[in-house]
Amino acid sequence: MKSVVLSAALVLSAPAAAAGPNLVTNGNFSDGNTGFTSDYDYRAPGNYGPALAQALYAIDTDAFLTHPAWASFADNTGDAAGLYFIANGAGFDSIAWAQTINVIAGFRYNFSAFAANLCCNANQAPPNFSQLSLQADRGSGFETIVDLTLSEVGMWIAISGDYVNGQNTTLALRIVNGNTVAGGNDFALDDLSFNVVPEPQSWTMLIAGFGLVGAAMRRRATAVTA
Ligand SMILES: [Ca+2]
Ligand SMILES: [Ca+2]
Repeated sequence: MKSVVLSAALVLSAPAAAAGPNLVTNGNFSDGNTGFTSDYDYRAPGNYGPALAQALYAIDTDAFLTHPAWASFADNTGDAAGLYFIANGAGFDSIAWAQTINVIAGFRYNFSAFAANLCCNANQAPPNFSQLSLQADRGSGFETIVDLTLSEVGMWIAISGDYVNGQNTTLALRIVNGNTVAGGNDFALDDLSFNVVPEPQSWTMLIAGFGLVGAAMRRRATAVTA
């Protein structure tokens, strides 16, 4: 009887349009330098030297605090910590951010982020662009979900693309720097998100899965009481 109530509650709570919970840990960087890996080396606040050098990253509240040539702007999240990811893009193909998450086989997901081009502020020339690629690996090598070229300086731009998981229960995510001209290929990231896309078939599968569990529990309960 309990399992029947559980199934009914899931049907009632299945949202019609809202995305699933964000599966990225520390996607808004409010917890600082934790939850992800990077090809770049980290520098803590106060350890930037005269400027954050090539292939280094920081987690701070304003890119201008880390490099005098970069734009000054606040984080995209607007939370109390106000932190975001700030990278001096390297002169080689490199992974800026990577994280492995748990997923459900066969589901469609959406990978999204906000990114900003950092170089250069009004006192510095010439500007350069940033090229970023959001990628995922469901077991057969990394595939590009979406590419983005950033030319405006100091402005958060949304990146978003869908990805259908295979039969994996874990998925490797990464954001790759695609502009290898090191001078000015610098960028910021904030509010990384990976969510289930609320397709009707996804919810149907989820609810059907719980229904099967419920049916199994009912059969077991019947066997015990018989
Ligand atoms: Ca943030
Ligand atoms: Ca650079």
